[in-house]
Amino acid sequence: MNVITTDTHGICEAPVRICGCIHRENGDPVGNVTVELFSNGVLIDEDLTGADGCYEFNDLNIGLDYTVIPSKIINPKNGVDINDASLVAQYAGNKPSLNSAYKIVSADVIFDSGGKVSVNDAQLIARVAAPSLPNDFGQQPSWKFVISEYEFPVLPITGSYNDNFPMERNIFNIDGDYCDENFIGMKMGDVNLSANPQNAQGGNQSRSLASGFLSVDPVVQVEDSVFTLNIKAGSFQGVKDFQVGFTWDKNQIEYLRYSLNEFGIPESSLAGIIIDGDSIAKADGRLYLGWYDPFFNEDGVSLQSEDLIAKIVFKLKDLSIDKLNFGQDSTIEAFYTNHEDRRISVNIDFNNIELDIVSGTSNTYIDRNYRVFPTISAGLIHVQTSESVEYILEMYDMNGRQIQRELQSGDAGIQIGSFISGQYMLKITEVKSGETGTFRIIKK
Ligand SMILES: [Ca+2]
Ligand SMILES: [Ca+2]
Repeated sequence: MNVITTDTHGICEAPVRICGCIHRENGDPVGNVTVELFSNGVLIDEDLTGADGCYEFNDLNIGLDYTVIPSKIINPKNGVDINDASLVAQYAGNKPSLNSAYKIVSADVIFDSGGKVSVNDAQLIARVAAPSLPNDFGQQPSWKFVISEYEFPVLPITGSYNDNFPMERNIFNIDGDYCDENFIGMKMGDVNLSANPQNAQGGNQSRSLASGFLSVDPVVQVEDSVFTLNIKAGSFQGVKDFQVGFTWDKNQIEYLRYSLNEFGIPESSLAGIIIDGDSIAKADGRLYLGWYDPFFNEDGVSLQSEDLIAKIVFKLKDLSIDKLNFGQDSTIEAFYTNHEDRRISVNIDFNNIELDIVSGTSNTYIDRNYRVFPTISAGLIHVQTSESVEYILEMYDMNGRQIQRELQSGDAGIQIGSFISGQYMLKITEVKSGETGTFRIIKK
């Protein structure tokens, strides 16, 4: 027996599909994109792209209208570093450093009036690159998407698109499968395509085998618990930008301040320096240093070995500490970009820093007129004075036993190289005035 059915309402027509894939401009698939499907303005389904960047909606009804909208708001810092800020700053300075409309969209993280890629965009990108500073772009999402076949109009340099591009796909009166509904993903702030398009965290930075390094003085002087760490260049050749991060044990030392050296380039170019906020550095025990050359010298800036980059000033929390736990901040990639736009990884050599410690006196007269400090080579305590009068230097060990006594005038040095390790007291007594002051010295 044959049963003949007649479908007059389309109810039993085969269901149709909408699908597509999302890539970056370089062809890398973008995972973890939430793709929403609307029908007649109502959200009816959503999908998450996988490692292939693709999404799919099945069992859709012929004759209805559909809208597909991708979004990805996670991990705004993904792929954002100082090199992005440098490239955006160059573009804002009329250099053709961004070679696609997608990169211009990624660069425009602040909608300036008039629609521009400006130095404000570069500065926000640099701040987002710092690990503890604003971790998103405020008004802008982490990623934006444009339908893949859209051709952006050509803009005058420094111009921007201000979101004037199609971000969603509309299919009206669907009459079959639509499986070429593709998008291009643009990671905000990442104009050199270093973001890992798959995962929420991290980036797939292409590391160069070459490396540069930073160093610090192996022996640092501590006066009244305060000491300065000099961050020096090792081999930095043709630098266009760099970023590094330092960590320390905040139970050992307290961060006080930093200062920067202009390493042979005009001081105004330090505008390119971004450093993590003081309060954050104190709380976290870490500091981020990022720099780009605001003059965009084609050859970059070459630093000589031992050139000073920055001074960071700390206070020891306990004078008995003899070994500092400094390290490299592993949450950010340490690199510099050279004049060939190669990314050179940077290692920081903390060299088992040794401390030479002198703590102070409470006598304001002595404080004002005498300065006591160890020498870098250790073994010698130096006394400097603005007075030319006679004074008595006495050294006591921790049991209060006098082990040295001498009459001095002017600057003096005391050999402590043969002393056993431990605490000592240096007493200064000015002969004429009778003023005295004491300094605690720790011999390592
Ligand atoms: Ca802008
Ligand atoms: Ca990047």
